[in-house]
Amino acid sequence: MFGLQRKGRMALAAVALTVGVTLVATGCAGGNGGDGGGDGGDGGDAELSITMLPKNLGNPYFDTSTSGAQEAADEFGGTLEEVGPTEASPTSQVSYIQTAAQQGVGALVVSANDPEAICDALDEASSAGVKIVTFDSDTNPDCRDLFINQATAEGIAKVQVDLIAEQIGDAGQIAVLSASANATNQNAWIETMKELLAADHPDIELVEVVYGDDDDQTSFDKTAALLQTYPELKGIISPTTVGIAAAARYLSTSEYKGKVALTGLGTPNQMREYVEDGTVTAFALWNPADLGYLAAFAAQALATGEIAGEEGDSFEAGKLGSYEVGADGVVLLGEPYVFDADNIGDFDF
Ligand code: RAM
Repeated sequence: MFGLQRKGRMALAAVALTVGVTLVATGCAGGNGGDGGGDGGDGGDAELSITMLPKNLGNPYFDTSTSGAQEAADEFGGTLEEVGPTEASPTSQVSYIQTAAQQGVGALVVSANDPEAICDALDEASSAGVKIVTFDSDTNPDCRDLFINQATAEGIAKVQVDLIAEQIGDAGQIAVLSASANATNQNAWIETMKELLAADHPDIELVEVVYGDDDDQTSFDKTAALLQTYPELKGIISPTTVGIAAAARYLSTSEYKGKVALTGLGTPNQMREYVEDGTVTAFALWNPADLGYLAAFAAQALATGEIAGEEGDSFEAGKLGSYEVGADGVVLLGEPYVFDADNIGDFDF
């Protein structure tokens, strides 16, 4: 079985209970932004204002990460505002970064749609004193202070390759339905998946990687096209919560249901009906609420001067405990977790 499968269950279950459905407040957290936020964030007692900038709005994964960040901000007495584009395209986040810099927020917490395209804007914000924390999808390391990584690329790639191999008997054609073509996180995972397939699964052939742009309809259409183009297709890996949910919806009412395997990274709430109806047997993820929570605490540690973001620095992240900054300013949340019919009922996010 998978070494990753049972780890962290307790922590995830505990968070599942506390996160629940409290995803409502994505706007201003009480304060009206006029509190000054702290010039450069070194004002000791000044309330930290955080701007949360996901890849795009309307994705339950990011709703959950924002709710975790809000919980953290409530705990340390900061304010949080979520802003973001409707499309997960390379430059769509630039104007939001510029606005946050003009507002003089203390920290920007961002999941990047492209490793380089937002760097100039981030550099300007940084020069204006804004602490820059990436989470979920990184920029090039010199464009930010810290990256809060959900799990290692190796761990995330391996769990998905292991799942598809098990689901298709370790042989046959597979395809990948990814997010946007420039997404740092998905691209890193896909590269590692290719290496693992080549090294350990000689009878699995990856025929194509297609991009649904983290848009539901595009992902749905790309799924249909894949099945038409490759009649021998045995499985699809979708390393995006938007993609896997759209692909599952397509498969669930098609002739391919139960015949073409689907796995990848999904949220339990979006995937539940497809696990229950037999379209999907198992998929993986981490807890997005924990990721947002940790990112907000990291932003606070930077803004208060508790850490500079150097390798070896450590900081406290509330209920999650103590974390250390690793090489290249990366802070690691944990490991991916596998969801299936036996455990999906334990989770609510
Ligand atoms: C989507 C986004 C996000 C990714 C998850 C797995 O929600 O692409 O960046 O981490 O899927």
